[in-house]
Amino acid sequence: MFNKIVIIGTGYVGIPVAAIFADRGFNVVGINRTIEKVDAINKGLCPIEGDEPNLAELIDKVVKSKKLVATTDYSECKNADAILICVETPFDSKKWEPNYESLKSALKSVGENMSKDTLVIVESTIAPTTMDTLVKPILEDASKMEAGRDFLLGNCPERVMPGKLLYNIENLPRVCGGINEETRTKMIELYSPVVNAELYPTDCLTAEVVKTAENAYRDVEIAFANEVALICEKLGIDAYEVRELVNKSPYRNMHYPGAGVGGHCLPKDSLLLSYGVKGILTPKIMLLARELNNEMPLHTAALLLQTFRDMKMNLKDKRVTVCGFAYLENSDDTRNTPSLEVINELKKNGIEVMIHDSFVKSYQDIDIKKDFYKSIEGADGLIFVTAHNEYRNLDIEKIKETMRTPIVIDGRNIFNKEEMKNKGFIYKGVGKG
Ligand code: SAJ
Repeated sequence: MFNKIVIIGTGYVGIPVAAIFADRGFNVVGINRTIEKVDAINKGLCPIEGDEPNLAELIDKVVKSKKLVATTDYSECKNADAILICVETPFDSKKWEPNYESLKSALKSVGENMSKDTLVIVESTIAPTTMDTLVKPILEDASKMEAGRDFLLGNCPERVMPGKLLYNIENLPRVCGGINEETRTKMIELYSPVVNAELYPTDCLTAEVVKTAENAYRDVEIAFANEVALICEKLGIDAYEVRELVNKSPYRNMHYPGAGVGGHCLPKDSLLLSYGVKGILTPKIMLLARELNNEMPLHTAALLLQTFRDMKMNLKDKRVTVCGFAYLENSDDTRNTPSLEVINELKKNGIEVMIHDSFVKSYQDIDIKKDFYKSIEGADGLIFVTAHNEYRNLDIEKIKETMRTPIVIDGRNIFNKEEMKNKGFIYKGVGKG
């Protein structure tokens, strides 16, 4: 029987999990190392940005009913029936290894404070073999207990998506990787009240591979679409028309080409999967796909730079507006955003860059404009990197009057090529041959 649940890490993964378990009547404690986030939650406020349906209301409700409390104090792990670890696990592509600092620190603190018979579950995305080679040893050393005997240990990879945090937790099936049969049974008992979808019991290693493979798979699908787009550009045809017709064929599901692949999952999960077999096997397709997807922002910037060169325009005094800074349409999430690569490539070529995004409030010291037409005043080029809905309803005539040189680079198939050319624009785009 579960009563007290502790969630380690109250970010994009942890806070919706904490709110949902609290709403189902469990007594939930959210532990975060950032006092600002702890204070925000205890005031009933949502500590993360973005348009997350019902999340803010749910947090307010469960904090008011005292079903959810936040703290920085790990001693709350004592007498917890279940502890869910939801900390960040970024991949350091320079060192070519996961950065497990947050995970290791959380595991040590949990191990030092947890009681016997607690069910510990890692929801963070981790490379295959991490449960066995890192998670289990740290917990056993810190707790002086044995996993599987004195406490239960499992891996239930998160399947969240910005904009659908609550929806995905309640409606997507989950893989319950447990260290033994008893753990798998307990994991299913724990998640059943909150997950209205299938819960699939398996072992920890399988769960680790499933999570990283499901995202590596999507990354490869997108890379395929991007490669077809590059071919279509060379052949002078529309990749999006090709995609539509390919998908008329049964069992095809060609994805959308675009200006790049951002987010907190796809850019890293194939690297985590590869890391899991480091020294044993070097994957080919998924690493090539990663390389190709990483080139798309540079390719998008190159479409504009080449246009300036073709028009014999000096790059030095050019102004360009990058439209869209979030990595995903109609979101404010900027993690691993392709826009940053596009901006850096333009700046490297001496171009003055303006940025527009109605969703993203701020990003380091970058000035992000909110008024679209103001942001394109005097621009010699626009690059659309994120397909925010507002870009599909712009006044094309007004754009032309407001820019200095009517050049539009379309990274997300937002515009119609013929219409743009008829209105006097020089129009290029990813996959728009
Ligand atoms: N993208 C393309 N072409 C596509 C689809 C996406 O270029 O056809 C780009 C997007 O613009 C974005 C990036 O890829 O920059 C990632 O987009 P995404 O739709 O995959 O969104 P994410 O990153 O939030 O992916 C998450 C993943 N979920 C988890 O890791 C739990 C992914 O597995 C899901 O498929 C996705 O959400 C979803 O669609 O729910």
